[in-house]
Amino acid sequence: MSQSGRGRILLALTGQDVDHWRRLLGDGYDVVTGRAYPSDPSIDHAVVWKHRPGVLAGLPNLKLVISTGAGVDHVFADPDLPDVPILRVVAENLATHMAEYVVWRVMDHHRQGMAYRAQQAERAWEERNQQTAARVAVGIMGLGQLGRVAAKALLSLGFRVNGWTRGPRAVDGVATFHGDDGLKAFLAATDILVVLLPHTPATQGIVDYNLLRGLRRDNALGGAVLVNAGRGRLQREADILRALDDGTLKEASLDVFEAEPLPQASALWSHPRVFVTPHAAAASDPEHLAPLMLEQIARFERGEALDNLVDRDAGY
Ligand code: NDP
Ligand code: OXD
Repeated sequence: MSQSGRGRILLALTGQDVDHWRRLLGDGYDVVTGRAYPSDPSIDHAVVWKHRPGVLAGLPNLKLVISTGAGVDHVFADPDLPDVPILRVVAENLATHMAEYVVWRVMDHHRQGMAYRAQQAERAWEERNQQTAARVAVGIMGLGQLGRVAAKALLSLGFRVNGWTRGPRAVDGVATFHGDDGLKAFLAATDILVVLLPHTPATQGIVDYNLLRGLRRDNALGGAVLVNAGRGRLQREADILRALDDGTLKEASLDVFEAEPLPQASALWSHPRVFVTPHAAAASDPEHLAPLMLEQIARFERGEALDNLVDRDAGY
């Protein structure tokens, strides 16, 4: 506990602007960084992104871990994670950014952006076939905080939308499927697959050749399309390349990769039918998130119920 009587926060962030977060979280709280205080008994809460494994286990009075991202696979990557509540990011602007990314990629594939960019490079003037959105079914794996907002945006543009979840879910206007038993029918009804799942032991490597073979290829777009903005470790990149090359997949937009940054040697960089973005679909905005985190810490200190708790058993 700090001298002010309020909790003390450890910031353990990799690849994020620690000073910016420190300024934003420092209103009434002492904020310290991971390197300086590896076993500080005065630390109550940890705000983390890809923290160094083991660093939290050394904090004897840690009460709360807060991820600066929506995904928490980086938290569970620590084999010595203390048994305290874990909170994750749920924020309207994150969901809006993700919906923008999904709409952008779906519209680009739907309106043949890849073919037109190739034609432009050749100075080729050739009008291509146009389909109505109502003839295209987008299937979203993961109808959580992000998937549901993306589904709504796609529905408003006239696409048909399917959704696949772990448990049964009802979402207005969306044809929903769940569990292993629902996967085959979900894929068979899907032309553009959008992956917005968390990376957990149950979902690791789920986007493999077999899964891609299950998509509907005989469709208005002339082939099946993959969009992954969930996590790279959901996908098998060798299988995606194989599927692109044998016609199982027409095109892909990938924001996340098995290894990040995507290695220079990866064939995905130069594949003519792959669109690569550098894990940039929806970035956490510290200005927006810090007040939400401080509110959760204050609730914790008042003994009130917390929002956005991670289910440790499910891993998300
Ligand atoms: P939520 O936890 O709100 O939703 C997760 C969804 O995935 C739920 O619908 C859940 O099903 C479903 N799901 C989880 N496990 C399984 C499973 N084994 N089988 C079927 N469905 C499953 O997560 P968010 O929507 O907030 O975020 C999703 C992911 O997006 C994050 O975990 C993160 O990896 C990624 N992300 C990527 C970003 C980027 O910039 N690329 C930015 C932010 C997040 P159910 O509804 O039954 O629980
Ligand atoms: C997240 C991310 O999980 O940015 O929030 O990937």
